[in-house]
Amino acid sequence: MSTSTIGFPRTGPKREAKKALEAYWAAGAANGPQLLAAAADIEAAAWRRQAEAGVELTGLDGTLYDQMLDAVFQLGLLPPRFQALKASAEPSPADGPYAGGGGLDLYFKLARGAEGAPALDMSKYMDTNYHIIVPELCHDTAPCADWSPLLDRVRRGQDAVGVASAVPIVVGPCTLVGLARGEFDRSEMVARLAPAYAQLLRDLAALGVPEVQFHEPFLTKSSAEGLAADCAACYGQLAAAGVPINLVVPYDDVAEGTYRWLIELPVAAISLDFCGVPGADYGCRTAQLIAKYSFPKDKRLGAGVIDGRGCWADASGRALRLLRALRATLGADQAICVQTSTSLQHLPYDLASEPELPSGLPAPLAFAVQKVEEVVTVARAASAATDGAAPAEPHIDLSTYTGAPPPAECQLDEALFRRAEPYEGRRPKQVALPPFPTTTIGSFPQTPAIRRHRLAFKQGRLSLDAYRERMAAEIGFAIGAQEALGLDVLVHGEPERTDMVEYFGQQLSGFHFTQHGWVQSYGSRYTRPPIIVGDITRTGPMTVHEYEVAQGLTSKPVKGMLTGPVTILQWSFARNDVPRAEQAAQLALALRDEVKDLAAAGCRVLQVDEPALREGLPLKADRQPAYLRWAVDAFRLATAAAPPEVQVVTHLCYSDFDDIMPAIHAMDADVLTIENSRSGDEMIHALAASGYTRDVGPGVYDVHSPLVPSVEWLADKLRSYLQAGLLGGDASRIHVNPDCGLKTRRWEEVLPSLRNMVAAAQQLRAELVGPG
Ligand code: THG
Ligand code: ZN
Repeated sequence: MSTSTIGFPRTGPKREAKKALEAYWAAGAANGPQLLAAAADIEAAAWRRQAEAGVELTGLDGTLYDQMLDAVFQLGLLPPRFQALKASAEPSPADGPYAGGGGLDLYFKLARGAEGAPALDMSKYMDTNYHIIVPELCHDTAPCADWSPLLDRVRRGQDAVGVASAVPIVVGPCTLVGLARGEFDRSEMVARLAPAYAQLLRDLAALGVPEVQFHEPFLTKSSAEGLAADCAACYGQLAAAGVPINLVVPYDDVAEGTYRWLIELPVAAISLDFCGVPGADYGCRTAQLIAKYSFPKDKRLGAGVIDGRGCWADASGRALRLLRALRATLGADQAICVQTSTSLQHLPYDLASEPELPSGLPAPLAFAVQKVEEVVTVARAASAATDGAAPAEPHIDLSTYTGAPPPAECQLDEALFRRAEPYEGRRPKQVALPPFPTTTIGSFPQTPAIRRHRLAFKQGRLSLDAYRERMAAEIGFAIGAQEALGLDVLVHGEPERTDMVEYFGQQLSGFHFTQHGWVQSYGSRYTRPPIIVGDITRTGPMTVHEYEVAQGLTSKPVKGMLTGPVTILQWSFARNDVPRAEQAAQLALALRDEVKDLAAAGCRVLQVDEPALREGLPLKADRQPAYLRWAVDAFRLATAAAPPEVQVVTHLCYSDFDDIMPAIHAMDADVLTIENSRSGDEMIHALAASGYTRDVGPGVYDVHSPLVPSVEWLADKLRSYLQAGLLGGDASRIHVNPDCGLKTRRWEEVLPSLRNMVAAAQQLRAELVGPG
């Protein structure tokens, strides 16, 4: 059996990529050569690391920002607002291979925006916490390709690991088009891109590459079943370029209908995911597809048997047993290549960087470097087993194998999932607020002083009492500012929290925290996902003290602020020996105790954020209802303990909610706040159309925009909600808040916008009352 990799962390072992990017942005375009040199070093080190571990085909992963942005930039798929920027760009030799496409400055402007040219949108990649830049296409989009950055990377890769091992990675056309936004015909667009990709393949052939990986994760979606003709036409054309193509389909199994045409495509290899979502109760059914339909002998099977996005080593020998079963089923002459299930970009770089590891883990840990070593070890073991006379008996029955953990046993009383009173009964008992009540989503600017205090406390230079005093002062500042602004429902501002998941993980038992386990979230931004290492329990109140400090300073209601169970699970590394549903329920029970304590402390408005609820939605339509059931149940289990007088608010981000509206209803929250400002009020219309009956708080402006929204603009926005028929035009049920993310802003940016927002709400209230 051979070995290949299909992606690796782009960070460098010490987040060198982040430092290089930030230095480039600070220094301006003149710093291009330094940025390119730093990226080249990081990439070469990563590729060598894989080759030295014994991998035969090293995927030449690498990007300055994001792989989808790379595809958009190199294909020249610029939305009209960037065309003028490209025309007036003056790339120089400092832009290296990026000069032909318009230069590095243009490349980053696509991701970060420019004066008069808002950035391309970002969106979660498949079902991960990584964000891609979303391609924006329209009817007349035509590619204008310059593949120099990729060709340059391939040459560097060939220098690093040798021509025979260096395999280029490209985002496939079906995925680029499938994940794109805009009005256009998908089939026609795939066909229009094909020649530009074919040109790339001819250039790569000239470089002598052994094969090219086309990454097509979009094919794991249920909706991909209908792409047979598009894929056949496109890959038929690409195969004609004469370079072997490895079609890589990570992040899940493919639908049965998709599998049947996928294996007929004229490609040299097809790489499939045998792991899926770690701990998912439906497992991953690639093995079953192979058992049922076999796999063509004339193609190599890329067997993604090492989990690329879970942090656990394969201690049970699952991968080896799976490979033996594949070998036994497909025969000794079937070419099989051992791989990870997805790119390793979702994992920290190297476990060896961690000074301390906990004992008694459910399995040993494995980060990216260790996963590559596993690929090689397992491939050798599998080859050794089959080099003998008789192939080993398969211990895994492929026809039924999913890899799902055993189902949960615990049964909770149904009453635990229901509020004491139904919505109609409890709403009149909750806080009385004026029409268009104003509030914020929770966090306020994390100032350098706040970070200093937290660090001093963490390092033991500040006592708990002294730390709490500093935090109380920060909370006091936030409360004072909100009172001065005239907001109606206040927040304490979350100065004590680094990250909305890390903060709770640190106070619950059952989590481990890494010191260097950074994973790219987007561009230069990283998170350090906590690792769920055991059963989760609450050891004491987590947020009650800060709530009490804040509420003690004001007579206005202060929101209690919790991160929901699904989001904590989704943004952590979950166990895979226990179903995700059960881990979510454990988290929910822990949060439920916090809800009770907050209510007992007098809290009357309780916000439980679930920004990752949508992200965890399975890629297959038929698996979504079961997920939504346990995800909604976990939210209800956490929040149903709130007495009727407590108004439960939830916050969801990252739009695309149309398909989960019934689940949002089922969460039974009293108020729903949603990210809205960047989606052109699509959400408002969807909510109005769906007849959503609970209070709504649409984000009225984008906190990341440098513009201060005017009172008039904001007032128009509020009027438009009434005109759209949201909640029958009942202004007492339309809450007014910005989108989330104030923690990344400075107070100088936050205050003027909030002042205008409050003024707009007051203006609307006056209009509602009418003259006199
Ligand atoms: N927490 C976690 N995951 C998330 C978010 C979060 N995923 C989605 C979304 N929010 C991602 N957004 C960001 C925004 C900013 C940063 C990371 C993810 C960020 N990171 C710091 C950096 O890279 O310098 C490091 C933060 C730290 O020191 O802990 O700014 O909110 N879990
Ligand atoms: Zn949000």
